[in-house]
Amino acid sequence: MLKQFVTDISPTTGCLIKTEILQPRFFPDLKSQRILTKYGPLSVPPSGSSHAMGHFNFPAPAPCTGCVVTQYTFNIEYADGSYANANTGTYLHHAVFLNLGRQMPTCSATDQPEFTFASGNERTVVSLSLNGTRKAGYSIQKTDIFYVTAELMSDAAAARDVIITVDWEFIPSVPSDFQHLKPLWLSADGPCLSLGGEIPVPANQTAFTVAMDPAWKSTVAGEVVVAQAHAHDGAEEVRTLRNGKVACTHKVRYGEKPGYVTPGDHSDHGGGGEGGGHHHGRRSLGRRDADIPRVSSLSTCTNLGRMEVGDLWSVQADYNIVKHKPMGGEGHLEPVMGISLLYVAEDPK
Ligand SMILES: [Cu+2]
Repeated sequence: MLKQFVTDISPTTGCLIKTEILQPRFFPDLKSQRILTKYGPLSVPPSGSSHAMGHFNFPAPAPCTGCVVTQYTFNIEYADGSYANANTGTYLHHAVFLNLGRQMPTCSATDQPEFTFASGNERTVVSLSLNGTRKAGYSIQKTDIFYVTAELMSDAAAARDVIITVDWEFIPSVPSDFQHLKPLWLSADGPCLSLGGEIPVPANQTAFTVAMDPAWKSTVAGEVVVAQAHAHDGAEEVRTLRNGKVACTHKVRYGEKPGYVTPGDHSDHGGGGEGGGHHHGRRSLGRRDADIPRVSSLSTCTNLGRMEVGDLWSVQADYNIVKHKPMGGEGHLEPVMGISLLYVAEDPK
């Protein structure tokens, strides 16, 4: 696994180009801190090349060490600092912080690193401390080594420089009464992500469900504090299941803010199609394309109750790609995902 991340980027700083200080919101008595880290610039290819998807892997320093992360939020911006989203043709397809210092507990077959912090374009605010109401978070030790794997997508005609940002809030110590939350990654692609988490759209189907099957048989006992989800455009609902029963329904909402709408009449959308230049004339026959709402949020559940060793946990995602326009142009639909990322406070051993 490590091999695929070997790059010429500095292993100590990676793509980290800037850190800004922000005002912390939780646990002021514990001298909490909040920073915005910026990674880049990442050159996202123009629409029409490699399905307009930029793939990036780079080492990233931990936001803090000997600390507890209590909340995080991913975002993207352009190199000039301006907001980047669907309204200007750029998407945070997804970004994940992998921790090479810990193993993914849901995959026993290989030494997959833990998938620790993650987001898609929905940019969910992940509050591990439940907005400061619970003494919980992700504690980072010296042995934790982070890499970022990210996919950024563009429907612009030219390559664009994009910066991934993460807003981190943390306590700069590990208080003894704080619980470490273990991330557990459930994917419709199965526990070891044989397809890298991405599932091709089933042929000739417009409404379908992708499901993690078989479920993961838990090796962990504790309390499930947060369940966060990720899916692609076209998704209607993601469900986290415990022993076949719904433990969390993650509602997928579209276009709730102007940034999450692709404007119609794009001269360039649908690039990355089958490549035949002969298709191009057809598009300019005066058909006005409607605005396209994109996934703008997936709801999160908190305090889901217990997880016992031997419980079966899985995830399902319903898609309807007629109701919600999926990613990808004519002739090529982007694969879909169904992810539930649980954060579990393990019982003391
Ligand atoms: Cu994704």
